[in-house]
Amino acid sequence: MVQAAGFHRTERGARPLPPPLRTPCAGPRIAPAVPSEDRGMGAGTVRTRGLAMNQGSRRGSVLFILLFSVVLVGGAIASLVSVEQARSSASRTDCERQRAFALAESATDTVAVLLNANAWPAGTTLDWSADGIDNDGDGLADEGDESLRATADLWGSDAADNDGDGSVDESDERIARVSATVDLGTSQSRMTSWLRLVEASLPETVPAPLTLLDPNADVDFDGNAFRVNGADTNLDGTLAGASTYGIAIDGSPTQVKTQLTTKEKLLVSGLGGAPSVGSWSPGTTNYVQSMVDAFRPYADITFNNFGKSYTGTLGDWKTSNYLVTYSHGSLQISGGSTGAGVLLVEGDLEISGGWDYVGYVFVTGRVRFVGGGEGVRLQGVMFVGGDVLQPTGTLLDALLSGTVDLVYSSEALRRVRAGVGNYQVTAITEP
Ligand SMILES: [Ca+2]
Ligand SMILES: [Ca+2]
Ligand SMILES: [Ca+2]
Ligand SMILES: [Ca+2]
Repeated sequence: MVQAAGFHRTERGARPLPPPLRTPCAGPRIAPAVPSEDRGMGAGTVRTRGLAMNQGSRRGSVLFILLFSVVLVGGAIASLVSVEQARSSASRTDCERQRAFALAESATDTVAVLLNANAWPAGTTLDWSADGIDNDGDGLADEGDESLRATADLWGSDAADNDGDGSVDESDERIARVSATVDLGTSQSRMTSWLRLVEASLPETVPAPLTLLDPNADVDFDGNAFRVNGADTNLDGTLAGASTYGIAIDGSPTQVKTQLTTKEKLLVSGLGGAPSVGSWSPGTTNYVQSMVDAFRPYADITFNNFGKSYTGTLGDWKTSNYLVTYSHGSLQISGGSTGAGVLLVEGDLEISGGWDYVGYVFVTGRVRFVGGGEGVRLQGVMFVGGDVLQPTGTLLDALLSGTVDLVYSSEALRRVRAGVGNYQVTAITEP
């Protein structure tokens, strides 16, 4: 029935079928349908197939357009992705570059810290890739991006005249030249930084190895065993430079001289000859306390009203280990203790048994040398706010008294100023 109806409609020939659609990619025009055989449905069957072909062609074209659009959109997306990828890659490279730079910068700070901690001997190489440490805190040790390497040339101790001024390793050559390299992905950062050693602001010129800040200070020595020497003596015992007084006092030298026996006077040597006692004023009140206050914040070792006698080490000049020691309250040291650096005592200092110290000693109260059986030696300088006593009042004191040597040494003081000083970054360059 459908066929018959179709037949009838077509047969009426009211409207010819439109030609097949042509699109740019539609291919050759489809030929009109040719009836091949009549399968009992006559011309109507053929015409129905032509209509179907036209509709198919239209569908194909629409599909093609759709596909073409998809291709176009796909291409646009692909280019967008490609641009984004390029942008992301550039951004990643930029990030890598920045991170590499930051890591190289951190090498400078790391070397400065290690130098300040006396933990960077000449020839040291900082190598994050092989130190077994997770330097960047990501949970992995020595992984790919831990590629920082740094070395430092220590101009102050390389036995070379780096600045060509004819002097070797002089004070203005106290410079560390740090070279750092970081590889991250395709980025590499190379950096050279310059660290200068800034000395601690301890007094460079001192009046005597023993300086009394109290104009009425008592000095009570054991005449046989107490020597004060203002001759500038190097740590190897050789003499150098100009002498200071043996004892200086912020007041009249007579205060000290009248307390010395004839024999004792001979043991206070230095500027002007024995007894070498001079007058000196720091030009400020509470000088010792002000030095204690200035250096207390940098203390490596702190005693807080230490009730016992300390027998440990307080630094060692032979290993360039200079420490700042601060005692809040009086301090007793005994038993062969050694030290180097700055000793600050806010109270009294009592030394018994052997003691060997290199550097600066500031004591706000009194200093007592008790029973120095093994000998006491200070190479440097001692500023005392109160009296200096070596009592021989008891039999024990008299029996155990050894020598007490206070010797001025500009070398010791220079070493301490550098040793407790700090390396500071003065310049950074990218080669
Ligand atoms: Ca890591
Ligand atoms: Ca590492
Ligand atoms: Ca030089
Ligand atoms: Ca040098």
